Amino acid sequence: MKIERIELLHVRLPLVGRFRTSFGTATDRDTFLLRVVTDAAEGWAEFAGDPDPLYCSEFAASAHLALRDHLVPRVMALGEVTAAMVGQAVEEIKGHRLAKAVLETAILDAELRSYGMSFATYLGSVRARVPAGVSVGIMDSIPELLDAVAGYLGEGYLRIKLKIEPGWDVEPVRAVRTEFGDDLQLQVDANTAYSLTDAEHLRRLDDHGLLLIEQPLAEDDLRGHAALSALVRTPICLDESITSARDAATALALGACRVINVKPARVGGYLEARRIHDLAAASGVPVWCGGMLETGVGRAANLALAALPGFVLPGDTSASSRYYAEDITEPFVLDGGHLNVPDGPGIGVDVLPGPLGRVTVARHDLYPL
Ligand code: OSB
Ligand code: MG
Repeated sequence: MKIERIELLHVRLPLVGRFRTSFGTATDRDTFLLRVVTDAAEGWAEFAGDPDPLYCSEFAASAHLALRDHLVPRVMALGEVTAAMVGQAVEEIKGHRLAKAVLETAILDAELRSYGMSFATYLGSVRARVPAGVSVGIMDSIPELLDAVAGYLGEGYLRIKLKIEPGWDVEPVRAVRTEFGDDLQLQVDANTAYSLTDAEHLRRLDDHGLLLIEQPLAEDDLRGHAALSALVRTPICLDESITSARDAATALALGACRVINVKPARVGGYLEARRIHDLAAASGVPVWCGGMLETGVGRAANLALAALPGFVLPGDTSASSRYYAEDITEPFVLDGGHLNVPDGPGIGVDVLPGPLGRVTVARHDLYPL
């Protein structure tokens, strides 16, 4: 496959409601899409990050530069390209995993479309539909939170994740558990907001039957997570800390986590995400598919990954309506608490020109320059 053109489309979509986490409040999704035109087919992918480096060190502008000046030139130097060659071609560039992921994914989409294979088939999916969870932001009051959770449960979501931070943790968890009962699948995500000195406090979450506590401590604190794991009964799950299959192996060997949130972008792409799945499955460690408020473009590929056999917990792969009044692909719709895994070529959905035009704020050529 020969790449003829790579284009970056800066898009901005309003969220249906503001989404507050321990690291900030989002009112829109401000990111970019990559469009790769080859001699065989066209491929699309979505950058998972934000304009500000608050979730991780990368951000949209850093990824734009990394792609333009360092990643795209190395991939173009290959001549004939397959997605499986991209990882090695960009390996000497340190970090920039979200940027590497969007490039590899767009190339993989073009490649799979060229031979009519879906992401799901390519990755090894074993399910036609996957259970949907939903990530619920920090709210101003407990009644407001209970209303939001009731709404999501009414729509059929099978698992609730509460964003937490110091001052918004045990009380909201207790309130949701009391209101909706012991059968509710419930978990929390702190996005690194705590330190090991909070262990006694976090232990109070043990009384509420949580599936897991996601990323309580700093991303580079595997030792702290291992210590915390020994102090709380609730399984610790890592998100930000896991940036590769090697990280995953290290975290598991140290006892830093018992569950892994797999976000393909955070680990450099779907091929590395699958390696983490394989490693976890071989070790009997449950994994689930995280999210970054993706549009239909990113969501479609995530659903294919979430259909692998080791993804045994519901993910943060929610329906399009949880995020956007109008998505840029056909919307993903909840059906009995599940989302269908796209089975068309590549990511299995098309970018709709009308909606795309309404949210595109700029375009930039990455190749040819
Ligand atoms: O930590 O999982 C996270 C959203 C943006 C950045 C980080 C996270 C999240 C979510 C929402 O929790 C997941 C989603 O619904 O896409
Ligand atoms: Mg998280």
